[in-house]
Amino acid sequence: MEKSQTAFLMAVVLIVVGTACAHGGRDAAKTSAQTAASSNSTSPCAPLETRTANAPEQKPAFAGQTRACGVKSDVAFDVTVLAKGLEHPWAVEPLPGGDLLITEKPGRLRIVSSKGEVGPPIGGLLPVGSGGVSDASGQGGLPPITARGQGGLLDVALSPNFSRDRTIFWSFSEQREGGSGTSVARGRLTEDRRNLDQVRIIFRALPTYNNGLHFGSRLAFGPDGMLYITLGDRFDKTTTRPQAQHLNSHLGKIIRINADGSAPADNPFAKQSGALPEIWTLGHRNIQAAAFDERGRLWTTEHGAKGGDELNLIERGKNYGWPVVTYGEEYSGEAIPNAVTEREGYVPPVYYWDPVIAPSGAQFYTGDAFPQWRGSLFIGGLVSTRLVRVVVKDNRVVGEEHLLADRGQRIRDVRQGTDGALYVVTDEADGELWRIAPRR
Ligand SMILES: [Ca+2]
Ligand SMILES: [Ca+2]
Repeated sequence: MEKSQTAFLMAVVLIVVGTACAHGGRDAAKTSAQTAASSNSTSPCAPLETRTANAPEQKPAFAGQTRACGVKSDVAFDVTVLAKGLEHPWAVEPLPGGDLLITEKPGRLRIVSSKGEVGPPIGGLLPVGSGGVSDASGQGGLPPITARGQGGLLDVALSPNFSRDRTIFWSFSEQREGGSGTSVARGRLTEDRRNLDQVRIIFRALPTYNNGLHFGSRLAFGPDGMLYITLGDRFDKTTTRPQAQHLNSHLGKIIRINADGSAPADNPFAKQSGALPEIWTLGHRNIQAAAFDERGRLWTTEHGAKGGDELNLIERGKNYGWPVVTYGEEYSGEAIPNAVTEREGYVPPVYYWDPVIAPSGAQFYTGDAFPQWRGSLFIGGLVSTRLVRVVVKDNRVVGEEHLLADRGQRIRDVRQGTDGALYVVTDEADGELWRIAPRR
């Protein structure tokens, strides 16, 4: 407490001087200045977010946990609209060679070429089902997708051995007896790239619940070869939300499985009686972004309650707090029942946004096309209709920049292509695929 007060006073002094960060102590300010300099910034260091917080009485656990310094990269780029007419695209996944896999939420998977030619829906994916199920998908023998609410065909990821095994993994909300749930399937892209074969479901989040909310779900392979799946709490305040803290439920968890769906023996709760062996971490609300950094560490963003969006650094077996330790408030403006913002044994977010950005999709930039952006984490913003760039240093956010806000589109996913460009899809009925490349 004393330390943060000192930091605050220091910040006030620095604002008066007009040279440093408003939400850091001396060290944070210095770091930010260096970061800004390395990004060729010309703007003064002041927090990017200046709107009133939804929960202004809540205080960060450490300096720089929210409202980081605004930074401005002196980067000249062009945005090319590669494709239009995509219906609520949810994922863009670069293929070797430059083409891109795209999912559309109602149940279509397509390849868009590097030149922007939109291919037909790939067959064999997800069959047409009955009862509230999209008729947009192809044929096959699996339980159907349900495209209700936030559900549908969600993320897609390539096998780490894709060039050899042509295998892809996708997440979707599965129509089941009594409701729906997030499931993950795998299949092999045929040589002509028109169909998937050897398709099977390898993971089903349980329990099933009957609504169309908080399915998660990003898929990311770690350097350990394991598939990480991020899940949501299915929203219901009394029925499903508390399960984010329960080890006998997949809801509100990050899952770690082998590529065949089995649970690795070294998972943190694999040997614990009554716990589901696939669980890696717990206490999450609704995670729609997952990215590994260059050191092989997993970072996620999750949709918080009002004023509680988070960036987290994920560590094996840890508890990330929802819904008992969290920032933000209910959508109604009421406090989240019995919640506190900090408690020993619960991992605080590396960073939080109040007001929220509604984060979906994330990518650490590692390419050569934009040297100034190397190491930055790019995050899609839905409600905020922008691409968020955060500068991460020593496990802290030391700078934030918002890009592409002028386009006014909900950004659902961002990925780095094989050419070093960034690829973005927008969550619109007439959704777009953008390529962000150095200005010619
Ligand atoms: Ca993906
Ligand atoms: Ca949390």
